[in-house]
Amino acid sequence: MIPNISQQHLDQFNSNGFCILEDVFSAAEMDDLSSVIEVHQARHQERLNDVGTEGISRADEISFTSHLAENDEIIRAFCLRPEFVAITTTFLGPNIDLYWNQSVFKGPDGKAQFPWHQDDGYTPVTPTPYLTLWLALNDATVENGCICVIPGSQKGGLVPHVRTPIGLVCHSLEDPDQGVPIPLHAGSMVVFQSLTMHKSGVNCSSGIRKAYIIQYSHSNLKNLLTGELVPDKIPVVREAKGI
Ligand SMILES: O=C(O)CCC(=O)C(=O)O
Repeated sequence: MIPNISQQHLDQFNSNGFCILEDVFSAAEMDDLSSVIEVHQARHQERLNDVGTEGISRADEISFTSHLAENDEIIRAFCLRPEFVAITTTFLGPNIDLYWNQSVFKGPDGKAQFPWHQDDGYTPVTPTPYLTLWLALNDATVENGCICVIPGSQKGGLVPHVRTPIGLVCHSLEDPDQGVPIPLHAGSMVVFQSLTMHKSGVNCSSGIRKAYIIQYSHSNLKNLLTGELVPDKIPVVREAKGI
């Protein structure tokens, strides 16, 4: 369903750095997408089980399976859907590429939070911010480790990040300000700026928490450090029209 993006959504996005779009997709659509994603995630999980860790993925806790749209026609078509054309043109502008996409599965009975960071901290780019859509493939709850954000944290720009074995960190998990949790029904999403600080909680449930993260950018995105255009992005919108 094409979301109705109100002035309130835009104001929240601009002042808090995020807003929530409820029920953009149905739970049945998410089950279908999930079953396609799970084929790729399962292959990745097998490799992870052999090696234990790969980048920030850890076999027993959390797996990031990237480049899904690049490797799967069905997932690519999903990322080009009119819902995303509407969302990205509203929040970003008329010329949009798919910059990055990954599923994030958090295993049951987890032990660790995924630490506070800004997505720009991983690869600084310009123009920034770009758009991160955190789409719930199944219900995301406080118990199963939903995403949390710090409202307004995007306003300070890119802050220093410290590299740790479980990911980059820009804000302590011991700090009294632990932001706000964003529970979501399957098919709902949180839309945030790539400079908005976020983390996810421990999955204390007995099931897997499943999310698909889709990041859209301006079509002229450059790596801030090299000045080179970011290669291999998938064109999504040109002159406000979906491709
Ligand atoms: O989904 C999660 O648990 C955290 C993922 C995240 O924050 C990210 O990929 O930037």
